Amino acid sequence: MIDLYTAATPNGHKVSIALEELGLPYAMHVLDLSANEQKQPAFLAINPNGRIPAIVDRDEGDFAVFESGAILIYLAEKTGRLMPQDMKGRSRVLQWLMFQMGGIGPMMGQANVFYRYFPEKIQPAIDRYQGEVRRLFRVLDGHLASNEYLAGDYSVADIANWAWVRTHNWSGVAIDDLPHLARWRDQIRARPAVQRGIERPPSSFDRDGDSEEQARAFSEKARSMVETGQSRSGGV
Ligand SMILES: N[C@@H](CCC(=O)N[C@@H](CS)C(=O)NCC(=O)O)C(=O)O
Repeated sequence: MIDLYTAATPNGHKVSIALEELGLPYAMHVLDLSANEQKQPAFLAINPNGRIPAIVDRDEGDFAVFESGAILIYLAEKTGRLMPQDMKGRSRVLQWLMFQMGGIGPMMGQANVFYRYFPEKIQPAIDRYQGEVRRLFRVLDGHLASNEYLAGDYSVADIANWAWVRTHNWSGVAIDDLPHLARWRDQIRARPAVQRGIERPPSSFDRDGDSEEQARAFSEKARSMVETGQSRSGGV
């Protein structure tokens, strides 16, 4: 049994999608980020960085893993699935996983902060992060023009990138002119395990959708987190 500490965010959903794909039994513990539960001592003992997601593998002597990319690699290695075992195949998956961890995630996170949450509208910062997200999306689109998935078969690299790309409207970046990225987004969204994963837990606001009215109401609420400094470095 695995204990999953999470919330309804792209990083949290990466892990619930992987657990659903792998059919591993898990218990979900939803942390209230606005109440700062992720900074309480009991959770810091699991993840000293005080951020979701994290897991504890009860079948491996209560082994704790934090950082969503490291969790995905751990689950793939535990099961021998969602990542090839040959050196080059594994490297390809890790390259696209790191692309998400070092690029897509942080840049979309910062775009969200400046576009949605920050009390002041600092247009150069919004332009900078949305522009970088766009550039990264074009890299994905170009690669997906001649590849069904990011690295061989469907893998943890697809899960990690997809959980963020699907929320592109939330970051204020359209993908209408990126047909290969949109095809891949729709193809992965059709997977039953993915549909279950994004409901664990469900978002209070549909970040996949495009209702600006809902988006504004949600960002009003989330702005208080930024004002208390919790999300200035992105990730929500
Ligand atoms: N690099 C980390 C980022 C984790 C992260 O930023 N988590 C966000 C939610 S997606 C969080 O816990 N935010 C609350 C906070 O910053 O206190 C990962 O991929 O696991």
